[in-house]
Amino acid sequence: MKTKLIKYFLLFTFLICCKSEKIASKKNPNIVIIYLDDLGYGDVSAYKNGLLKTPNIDKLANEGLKFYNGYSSSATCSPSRYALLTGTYPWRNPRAKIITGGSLIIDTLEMTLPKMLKEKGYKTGIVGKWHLGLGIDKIDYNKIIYPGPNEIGFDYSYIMADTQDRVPSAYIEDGKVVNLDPNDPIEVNFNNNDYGLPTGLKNPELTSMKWHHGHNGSIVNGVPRIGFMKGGIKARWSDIDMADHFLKKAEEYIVKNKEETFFLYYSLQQPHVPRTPHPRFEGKSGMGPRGDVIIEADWCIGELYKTLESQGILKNTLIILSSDNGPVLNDGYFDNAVEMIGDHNPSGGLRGGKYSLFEAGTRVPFITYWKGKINSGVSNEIISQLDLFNSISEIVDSEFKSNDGLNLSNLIINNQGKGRDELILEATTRTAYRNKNWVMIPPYNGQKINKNVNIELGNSKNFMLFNLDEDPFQDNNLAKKEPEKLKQMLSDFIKIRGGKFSNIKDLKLE
Ligand code: NG6
Ligand code: CA
Repeated sequence: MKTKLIKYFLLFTFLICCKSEKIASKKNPNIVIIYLDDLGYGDVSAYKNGLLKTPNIDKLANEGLKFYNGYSSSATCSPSRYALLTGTYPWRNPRAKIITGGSLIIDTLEMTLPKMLKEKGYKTGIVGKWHLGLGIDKIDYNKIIYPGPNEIGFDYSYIMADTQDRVPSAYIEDGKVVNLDPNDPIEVNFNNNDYGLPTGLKNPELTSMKWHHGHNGSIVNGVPRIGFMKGGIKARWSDIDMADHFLKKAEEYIVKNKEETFFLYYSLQQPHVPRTPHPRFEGKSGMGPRGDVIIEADWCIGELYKTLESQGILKNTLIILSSDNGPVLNDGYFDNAVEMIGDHNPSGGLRGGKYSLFEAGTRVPFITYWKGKINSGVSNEIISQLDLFNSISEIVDSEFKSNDGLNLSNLIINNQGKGRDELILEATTRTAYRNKNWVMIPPYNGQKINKNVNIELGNSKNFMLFNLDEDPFQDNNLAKKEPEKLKQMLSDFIKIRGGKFSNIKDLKLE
């Protein structure tokens, strides 16, 4: 009898162990998306195309999987973020354009990455730049601000509304302006009403950072901004502490949720303008504030990594790092970004930059890292941030899928399988088409170079066709030499994009 009991006991313990083992191995990973703002393909040293040193991003890139053909959906911020969170091409949504104080561009009924993960039991949080709009029509910053991140699937949000160069210069936590004194309400507008307060335009002597184009509205911390802001003095952020501040909030979020399965969208503000490194990073890059804030962002990423490690959850965390669009040097302030760039090449030699339909607009650093699960490697397969929704959905075993994204989970984890064959590229509502190693840019009216930012936009009276295998820097337009290829590309492009294009006068080649 006794031996029988012992046998049963052993069998029972064995079964329990198997079960918990199964539960442990079936547990979905935490997902951390680290998203930079305007970081170029050549700004990460692991991509070996520039001179900056980014050791912490390099660690993720070198020990994880580094994509050489990773794309943001668009060459500017709001549309790319829209695609990242919805898996839908932003040109399908007429409101998915650069936001300046505008309303939320994601419909609260739309499926999103955080909603999908929440449905799978995840805690979902965003810390950092939002830039997908807030509210409907006019926002009163003195009341609960909604709809916003909390209404599209995040159960925690600590954000700046748009960008560091736009008002309101205050953090918003779960829809409430942080440190707001009810006796000093905030007023904000983007319609030239300066409230009789100093502005960059009227009072350049009060600015410590000088504006070059745009950016001549209200002055906060010596930095003239886009738009006008009155009141909310106690709520105003400190620009030089912003990186530390967001990092602290992201780390707090991780520590608080380490026992749960969580999704963290850590959306850094660097190296977007105004570039305001903390003094301990000043001069560290030798390339002026733009380089310094990239060093600062890299440090933050290292700290975040250490937090995941010290909390013992690194092995159960999938980290994805990318940027919302390509690089720009002068994006509106005199900050020596151009003068001090030296031989560093932020686009890694790719043509164009932020706002451009050429490759540097949307080809960005794209890294996936999962300790113990993703092997160190590189991939030349084409992948877009658009694909993250479906890939993550597959990883966490969710039934929700977007129409435009592909499930590339096998690629981002095992470096196996094919990437995309084709992708629509977008820059300030204009679209182009990549298919395998070919890129076709249809004709667009408008200036060839945006002289303010000194970037080639990809506008031309004629079709452009490039073979990236032979001509990675897009110097040789093959449209005339390869009419059959061009026709095929155009017809494939129209199949996805539809026939309605603004600005394209003649879609026929003949
Ligand atoms: C532009 C701003 C630019 C930047 C951009 C948004 C001017 C002249 N330029 O309108 O400085 O803020 O919007 O950048 O105001 S993004 O990376 O968030 O898309
Ligand atoms: Ca951006």
